[in-house]
Amino acid sequence: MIENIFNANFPRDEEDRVYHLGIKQGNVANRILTVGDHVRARKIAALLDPEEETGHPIFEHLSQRGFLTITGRYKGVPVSIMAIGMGNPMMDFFIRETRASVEGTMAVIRFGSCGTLSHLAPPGAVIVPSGGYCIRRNIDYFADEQQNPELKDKPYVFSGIFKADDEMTTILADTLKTVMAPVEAKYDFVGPVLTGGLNADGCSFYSSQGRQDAAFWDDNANLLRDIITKYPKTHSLEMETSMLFHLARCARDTQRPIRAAGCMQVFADRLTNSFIGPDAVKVLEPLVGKACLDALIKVKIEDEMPVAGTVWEPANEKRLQSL
Ligand code: R1P
Ligand code: URA
Repeated sequence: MIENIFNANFPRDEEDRVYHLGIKQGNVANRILTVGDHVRARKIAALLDPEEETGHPIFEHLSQRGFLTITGRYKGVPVSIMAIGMGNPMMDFFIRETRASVEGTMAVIRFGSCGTLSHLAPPGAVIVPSGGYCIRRNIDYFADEQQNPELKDKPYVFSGIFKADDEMTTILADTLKTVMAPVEAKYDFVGPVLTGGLNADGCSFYSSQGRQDAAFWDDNANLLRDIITKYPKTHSLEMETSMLFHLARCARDTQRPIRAAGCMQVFADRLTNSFIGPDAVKVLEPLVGKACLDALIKVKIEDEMPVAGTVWEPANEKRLQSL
């Protein structure tokens, strides 16, 4: 850390950049596509409009903590693509610090990878959940002296359900179906798009997603069965999307809401214990990335940030303003 930081409650530097993402007002657009890894983000960012068309360079910032923000325009519309890493805490950093850096409504689509619990969505399929919940390892269960007697027989606890934004989810699902249909007809390892089910965020890729690991005491042999018993409509297991829906619900300012939808490419088949191959990902990932951008720009936002002072302000407008 090299900056002077002000305010321990919500830390920012002298230029008002938030502490972990390293961004400030005008760096991030109202429409955001968030992914887990940088490679996926950069591949999707290759679809952004070039500087010759937009009149401004594509903005890119990689924070010291590994959050990557790329902002530009897609088909003329300002969008940000943000890689945040893995897990609920990273989603929390991303949503809170981005909310503090964006005026107006935020429309967020997450594009991740997942494990499937549905025969209808094998590896190569894409799942668009209508809501999600979280599965937490109950750390206390494993302690010598438990502090929560009511949970003493529960190594894993399930949250209630948090809904995705209905309208955005429909736009995303319809766009994905349209984009994927011709490719599905060509390759049998791509598709289908499965909608209407639930996503579960595990707090771990391993124990709380029911993976068996002889090296650790996890007490999770029955977890996949418990998941299906409690929430039979669970289609996918991953680590961020339900947290996104949860934080969107908990955003206090209803005048400038956070609207959220998600989709996941299926990588791991938890029913047959198989994993997607690199050739399928090569076909699938760019398709889904493009569909996410196409969906994002269809979302209507009435209170979008004015362009002046943002990184998507064309240079000639900047010049006009400075005259
Ligand atoms: C685990 O391998 C990671 O993959 C999934 C999970 O949510 C977790 O972050 O999503 P991403 O591919 O977007 O990272
Ligand atoms: N990501 C996850 O979190 N789980 C899986 O099984 C696959 C990808």
